[in-house]
Amino acid sequence: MARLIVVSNRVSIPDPTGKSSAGGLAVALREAFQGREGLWFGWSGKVSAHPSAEPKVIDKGHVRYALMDLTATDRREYYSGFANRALWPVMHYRIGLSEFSRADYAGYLRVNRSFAGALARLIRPDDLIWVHDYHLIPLASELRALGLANRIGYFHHIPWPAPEVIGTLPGSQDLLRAITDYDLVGVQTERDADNLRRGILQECDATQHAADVIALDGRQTRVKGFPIAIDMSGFEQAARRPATHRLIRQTVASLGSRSLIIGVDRLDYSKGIPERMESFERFLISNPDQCGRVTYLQIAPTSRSEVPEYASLSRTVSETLGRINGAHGEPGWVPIHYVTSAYPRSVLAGLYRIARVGLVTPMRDGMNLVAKEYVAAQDPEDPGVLVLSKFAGAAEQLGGAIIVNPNDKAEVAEAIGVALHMDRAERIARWRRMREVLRRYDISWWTNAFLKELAGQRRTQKARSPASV
Ligand code: ADQ
Repeated sequence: MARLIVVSNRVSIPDPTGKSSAGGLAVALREAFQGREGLWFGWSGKVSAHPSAEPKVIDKGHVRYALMDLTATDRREYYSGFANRALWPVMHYRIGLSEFSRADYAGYLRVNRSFAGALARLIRPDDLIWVHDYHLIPLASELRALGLANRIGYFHHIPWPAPEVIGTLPGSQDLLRAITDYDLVGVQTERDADNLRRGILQECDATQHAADVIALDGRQTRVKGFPIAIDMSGFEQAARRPATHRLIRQTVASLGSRSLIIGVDRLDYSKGIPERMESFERFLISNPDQCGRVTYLQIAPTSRSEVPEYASLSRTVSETLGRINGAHGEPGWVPIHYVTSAYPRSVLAGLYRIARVGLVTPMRDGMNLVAKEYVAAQDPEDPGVLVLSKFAGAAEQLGGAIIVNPNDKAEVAEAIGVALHMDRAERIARWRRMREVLRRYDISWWTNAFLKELAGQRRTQKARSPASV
């Protein structure tokens, strides 16, 4: 079997204690290495004044981890700048938040080039290379420019927007061309695949070769939806274990006979956290009898706090939270509980299980693994109800949820009411539909489907010049 080379911005090295709180992507990629020799290459997360051009290598069983440090300028331009301040907002349809600078874009290309140089020295001719996410779109072009003819796949974890939206970003034409240096490109949904293919066709003078194949300059790239999945059985098992963690015990004790609504998200404007809190407030105003009878727990670990838009979001969330709790709270009842720590998977699973409603209302999301984890953790005899944004990729698969438009706070408020009052038979019927989908399309399906398709691609890619500013 060919070696698997995974490349992602951050690398998740297994925790020697086994008590991993690894996020969904880390779990997914570890699954990809099951039973095969491999290498996982990426940024160490560290900044150094004079980073080595060679990665630091750590061997763990059959997987080798190769870690690159960045300079402070690299980190600012490549990571915080172009990836998270320019690309991320545009990919989430937030054109107004996107801050483009030529220096950041040059830094993005520079880091991709230096990663490609270090990686190329570790590659063997028959290795399968699987690149992840928007930080590394030009990597295949840089590897091809170094003469690599390996099969290279790319998975895009976040939405791919309509051509008119991505077209607002300076450099987008280069990025679309760079995509065609991959043999296989996976996105979360059919909508994303259609957007990406149309973007390449419109901007790059490419031709459509088959329903999902684009041809450009003698190369062929297949662009397809591969909805990312979760470790369904692992989550089901974790949720069945008795809850011993302090947060779960405290939550159960403070709830008493109240119903729990749960939201779990990285603190990111794409997740719609202040909007969700205001929808919950609408629910309380429309249903005064529910005051004191329902508690909303929002778990939101801080992320990307060096990016100004995230610091501003943090202030907005604190103000919204304080205002709603001040206006509607009563002695002995706080409407919204808010925590910002990271928790092990077992704790999240235990909290999902006791929540009557999973409130997952991003303004835009590639997939949203929390929606899937919430479903996986439910008690089959007495499941809760998922309220899910139509703009999460997960909505294409989870038709058993109550699907809402997060821009309509009244609609979300009504959905909360419907979810809280739904009878058991309907809850079970809806939940079973979703569980069947998640069991059939679980994490092994996802990794196998992508890698099988990548391994089966005909080699049409040749060396070419990398994208330039
Ligand atoms: P994210 O934007 O990070 O991922 P999501 O899909 O919801 O969003 O995944 C978050 C993961 O982090 C989940 O597995 C969740 O359990 C975990 N997590 C959240 N809060 C946590 C906490 N407090 N403690 C521990 N773990 C926590 C990006 C895209 C998504 C896409 C994923 C995977 O933005 O759209 O679904 O990649 O492709």
